[in-house]
Amino acid sequence: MARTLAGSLTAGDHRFAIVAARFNELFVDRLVQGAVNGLTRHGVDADAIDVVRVPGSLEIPIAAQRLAAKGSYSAIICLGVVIRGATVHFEHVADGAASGIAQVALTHDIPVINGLIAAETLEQAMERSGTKLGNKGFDAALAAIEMANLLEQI
Ligand code: INI
Repeated sequence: MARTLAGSLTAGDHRFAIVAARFNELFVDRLVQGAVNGLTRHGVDADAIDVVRVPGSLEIPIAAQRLAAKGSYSAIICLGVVIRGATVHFEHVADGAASGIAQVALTHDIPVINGLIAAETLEQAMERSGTKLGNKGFDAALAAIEMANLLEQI
């Protein structure tokens, strides 16, 4: 029988950082609430969560990189909202942030969760930040806990 490794959703003694853009803060604030809610409802102490705000999604990777280099976080959760209808350089912002986030994870060997919403419209952004399609911040928090626990086993 093959052995399967999977991370649990229990808090353990992990510390988490959330890096959140202020751009589109109406939606991003809901993602931050969702992420904190996702962490604390799975047993993470509020004192084990640090929230760092940056101007926009393009600044998320550099802040995540500094946080990763500290070595005190088990995972970093990145939150931002990019809306195509509101920007001509949508792809540049969304792809730049996503590839920077992935690079930090691989360079520092810790989970850096991409909780960015790349939406076509304001309505889509709203649907994913705490209304009918859930809260991507909450989902990102669960992915962070699971990956923090998984990487301890590998
Ligand atoms: N930043 C976002 O997080 N979302 C956006 O939709 C967005 N738009 O539309 O441009 C955005 N731009 C700002 C960017 O992230 C940087 O803060 C800015 O370019 C300064 O480096």
